[in-house]
Amino acid sequence: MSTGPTTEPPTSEHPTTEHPPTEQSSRPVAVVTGASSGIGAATARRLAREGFDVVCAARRADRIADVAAEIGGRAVVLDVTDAASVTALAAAVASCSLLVNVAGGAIGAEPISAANPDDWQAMYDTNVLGVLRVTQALLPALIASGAGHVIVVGSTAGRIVYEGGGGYTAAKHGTAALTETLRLELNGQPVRVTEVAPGMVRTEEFSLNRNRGDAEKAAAVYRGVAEPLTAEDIADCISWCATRPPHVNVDLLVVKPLAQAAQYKVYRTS
Ligand code: 8X3
Repeated sequence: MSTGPTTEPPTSEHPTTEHPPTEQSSRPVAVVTGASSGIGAATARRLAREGFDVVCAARRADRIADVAAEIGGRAVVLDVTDAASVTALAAAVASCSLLVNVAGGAIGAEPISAANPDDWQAMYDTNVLGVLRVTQALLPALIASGAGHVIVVGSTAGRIVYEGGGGYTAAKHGTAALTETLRLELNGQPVRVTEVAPGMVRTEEFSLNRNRGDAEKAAAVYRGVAEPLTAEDIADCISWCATRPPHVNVDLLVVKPLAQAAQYKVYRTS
């Protein structure tokens, strides 16, 4: 795969969605972490439709194999908490012009008085250090592409705090700080840096993981909310950021459902 202009991200002015499979190697490469489900899988699907050659990276091999097969992409098993796994990802990706860091999530909803430090450590390891590891590993390729882009999926939890969310909000504030620092440090390099910060998004696993598998508690988060955001809504936002011309850097895109005016101000019908 060549670098330089041919790896520039597709734009709505120059869509690349019509490339036949034989031209696959000329498509810009996008790596998506957390691609096994939810926002990551939806992003992988959407970016493939936008003309990217998508590398689906996540821990669950069977799931990323399915997504990759569906979109004509590639699957690379990745644990963002494991340095050797991240090194192997970089070795498997010869060129890359877009990295979307989706891997992360929340564990537990206990108040600080009862929180388990192990949970906080695990959240920091995925949401902050995971982004650090993968971004570090792919940065040389992103710079070499001549038009690189790092997109980080943060959260409204990286902008505010709320009771029971101490570990997650601390981690997502870290995600936001990392992203903003990276943009400063890469100034002058051909790499854009974007944070997409979603509010209430209903996915199959986010709330379930936070509530330790309690389906009832997980569903209660969305009770009476007519239309929480979907993984596809966030994939749409990520895709929009990625397909702006290379000189247009969207720094931060905060996106919430219409019903969520603020973290605590959610319109519920029941
Ligand atoms: C998810 C948003 O409101 O659960 O990142 O913190 S929230």
